[in-house]
Amino acid sequence: MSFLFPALVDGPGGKAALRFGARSLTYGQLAAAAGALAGRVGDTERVAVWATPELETAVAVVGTLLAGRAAVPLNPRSGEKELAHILSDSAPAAVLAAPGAELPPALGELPRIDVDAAAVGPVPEDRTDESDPALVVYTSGTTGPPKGAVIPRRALAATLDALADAWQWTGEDVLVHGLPLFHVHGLVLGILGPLRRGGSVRHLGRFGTDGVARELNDGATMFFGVPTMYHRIAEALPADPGLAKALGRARLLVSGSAALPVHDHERIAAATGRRVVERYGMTETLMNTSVRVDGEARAGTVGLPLPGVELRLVEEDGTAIAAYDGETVGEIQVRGPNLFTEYLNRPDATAAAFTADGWFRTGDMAVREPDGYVRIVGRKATDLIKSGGYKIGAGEIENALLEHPGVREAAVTGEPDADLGERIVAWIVPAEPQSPPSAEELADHVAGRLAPHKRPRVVHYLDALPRNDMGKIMKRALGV
Ligand code: MCA
Ligand code: AMP
Repeated sequence: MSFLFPALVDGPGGKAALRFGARSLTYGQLAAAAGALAGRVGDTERVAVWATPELETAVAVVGTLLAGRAAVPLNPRSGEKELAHILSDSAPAAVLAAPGAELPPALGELPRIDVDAAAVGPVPEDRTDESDPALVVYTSGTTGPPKGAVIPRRALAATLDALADAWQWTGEDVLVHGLPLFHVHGLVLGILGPLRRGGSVRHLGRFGTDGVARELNDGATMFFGVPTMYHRIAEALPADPGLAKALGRARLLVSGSAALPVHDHERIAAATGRRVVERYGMTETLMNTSVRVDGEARAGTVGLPLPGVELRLVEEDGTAIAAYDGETVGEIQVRGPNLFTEYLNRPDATAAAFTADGWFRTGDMAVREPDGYVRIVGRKATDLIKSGGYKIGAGEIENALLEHPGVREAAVTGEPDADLGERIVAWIVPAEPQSPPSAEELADHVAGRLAPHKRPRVVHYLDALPRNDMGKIMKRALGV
């Protein structure tokens, strides 16, 4: 018996489990490959996984979990500084990668385990405890480098089973997605989700409306995406009746990781007859709320707390808000088996994230509608930017910009963007005003140090940053 993936042991071995492009594995093949890999992972605490959007990444994570160890998924586009931080913080014993994958020098010192998707080995006996770490996922805060959220096995099971209840998600479902595999959305919901249900997932390698339509026309029943993907779908629909027809066939279209704009929700509903279901989660909490398939998918809301999740709104001083009036705004706090355990090596940050009685402070601001639906209205910290569904801390980008010799001062803000939700804007005081670094040079600098999705899309040049009497940058005074 495998606690997380019963279908690997008990299910029909010939059934399709994973498909990435032309390559696929049945449950029997996946059990054999992941079982063999589990034997090679051995008795280590954690291993890193070079999380390219390939079959091997899924095998690597499942194999690590079967071994009872924790996987640290790495963004294969991570720049030097980001990668160095994650490696020194998480201290993995080895890196698991697809055989042909070229690894950067920062990973050169780690033992490499090539993942063989055709290997054959037994699924080891499950000797884990529910509280054992399953994943360490790095997530940005407002300042400093990303923190590693330690996600226990219990949380994976709790969140995926709660979603199964809300979405009537079964082994009959076939999911299509094109999300990255180094974050919760694409990895936990998108890969581990179907495998826990005994269903199938087809990964597109990279997102495109054509791929989504093709798979929905070929038996896929669900699609998961971030709002940027739905925006691109909404933009493509008027000229692509085939796309509308394909989406109309889906049993379930789910959006998450950021707010789905009402305009995109309504355009998709009008063209396809399907309302996108929104769910709300976080790396630290996995999924907290969702619109249910048997409920009403109202644009702009993220539905009800999932089974097992306690959710409350609180005032600034911590007082709970009882009103379901659609008006009183409070911070969302959650409690439940879906939560992470700690930030790795950061007891200070872990303690600050929880109240004395164990509620996790999400930093998201919301109201409750009269029927209990949660409507997210904003975030507490203006220094957290959501761009393309990725959470990005302003401080991390400011630090990277300040490491460029042509930058004397830097501030980073997010501004509304129809495609990305928010785009990253850098405000720079150049070291030499006559020859400032170009916007492209600064974008390349940040992409190379951190990751391409963290690069500024717009750069403004100033003589000085607006500061208050304490010398603190007044970001609200920065405006176009
Ligand atoms: C551009 N590129 C560069 C540079 N500029 N590379 C190096 N240096 C540069 N200066 C490259 C990029 O790497 C990419 O390469 C291409 O140019 C386009 O980049 P970009 O514009 O950033 O990407 P996009 O095509 O606009 O991508 C949109 C996207 C993506 C597909 C929606 O943002 C995405 O996958 N988002 C998903 C985020 C996600 O999964 N979040 C979940 C977090 P190439 O063209 O080769 O690709 S988990 C979470 O939030 C919680 C738990 C939850 O609730 O889910
Ligand atoms: P991350 O730290 O990358 O896991 O991102 C988590 C954050 O994404 C949450 O704290 C929210 O701010 C945001 N988020 C996730 N899902 C939704 C949603 N459906 N609507 C609005 N915001 C969301």
